[in-house]
Amino acid sequence: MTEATMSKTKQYLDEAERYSAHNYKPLPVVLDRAEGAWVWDVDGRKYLDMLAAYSAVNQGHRHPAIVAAAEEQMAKLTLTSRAFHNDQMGPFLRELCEVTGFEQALPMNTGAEAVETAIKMVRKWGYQKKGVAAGRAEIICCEGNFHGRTTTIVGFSSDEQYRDGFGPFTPGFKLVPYGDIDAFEAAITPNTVGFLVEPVQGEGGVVIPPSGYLAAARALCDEHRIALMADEIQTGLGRTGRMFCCDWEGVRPDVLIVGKALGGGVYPVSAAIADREYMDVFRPGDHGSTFGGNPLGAAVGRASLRVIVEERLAERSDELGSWFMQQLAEIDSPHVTEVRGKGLMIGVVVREESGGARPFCEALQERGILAKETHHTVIRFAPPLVIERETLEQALVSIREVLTA
Ligand code: IF1
Repeated sequence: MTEATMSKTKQYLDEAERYSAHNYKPLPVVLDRAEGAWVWDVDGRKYLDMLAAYSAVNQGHRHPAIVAAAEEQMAKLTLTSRAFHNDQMGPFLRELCEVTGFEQALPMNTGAEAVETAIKMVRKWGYQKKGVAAGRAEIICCEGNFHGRTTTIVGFSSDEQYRDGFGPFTPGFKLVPYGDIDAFEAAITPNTVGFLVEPVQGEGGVVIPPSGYLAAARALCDEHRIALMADEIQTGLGRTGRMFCCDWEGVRPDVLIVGKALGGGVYPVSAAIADREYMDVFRPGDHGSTFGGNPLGAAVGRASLRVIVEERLAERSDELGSWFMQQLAEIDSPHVTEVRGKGLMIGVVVREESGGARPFCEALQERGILAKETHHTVIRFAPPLVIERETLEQALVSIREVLTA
């Protein structure tokens, strides 16, 4: 980088340092343009985006069909509030229910809001339909979970940093080890109304549960009349090589929670999706949101879903992901202890002694690849699902260099 462009990046870094709360530690790169799997920084350097905004950009940055849908809707109507109907929400929710195979959806904006919606719905279902005593509903969650950042949600996080200083927390949640079906069964009581689980733990470090875990949880939820709540905000919409990660085991959850790529990287769109058995607990005025179901988000959601289906992004993720994981596993690296993942949701685990994942992410940045570490030792590779195979082949050259250094 020349002195001048160096100062351009540095100016932005200094400004953000000065005026933004320090609630993140981003890589020192300042982006100002993106297209497909590629992003550019303010001094014109091009990077391959191997994070895809934590799977919110499965369709690639600024997918033309999604941007066009947003622009077209922008020219007509963007926000009505739910005090009135609009001509986009109904069609969006119908298409969402058709793709997911459920009867109804409740549209929200962020993933955390959809998770909170699911929690409220399942608690109320427990009281009204399962007969749990008022205020006694219990929801079982997993250690290593990530479901969002509200005080209720971090209250059942097992990560001390996500909780520190934010109490007191919401009662009624129990943690069990992820992937341990016996521990789940042992935690069930007559007051258990839900089991909230990620089919693959993203933030937890791309942790894959033992095969059969979800199916066994499904069976126990049936036996004990517990709502299986699948948080597919990160694993859903093609990321793991199936439309939804639950599809790998043929498991149909009772509540499906989606977000991120539902908005195609253009607009926040999320939803809690379920049959009327659960959805009917909501009466007018029970729950809502200023922007939930707004026409702009609904139009973007329709285009985002259409791209995933029409461009067969789940199949691409499956094919490219298994090939890419194989290539990564064949790298003879003294630093790597494990390569794991499903589809294009991949984690490369490096030794603590090698300094954890961050130095490798910084070395990859030098070579024009943006990846993010998670839980200190895992390099996460989760590119947009539209990425070309030859792009991954090129990336492997740099990844090999970095991992064998
Ligand atoms: C951050 C993590 C990923 C999610 C799952 C719900 C949500 C998320 C499975 C909440 C959001 C984001 C949040 C973002 C970074 C990123 C993240 F590192 F935080 F955990 F992806 F792994 N369920 N994940 O992954 O959705 O409210 O954010 O729309 O908070 O730093 P949201």
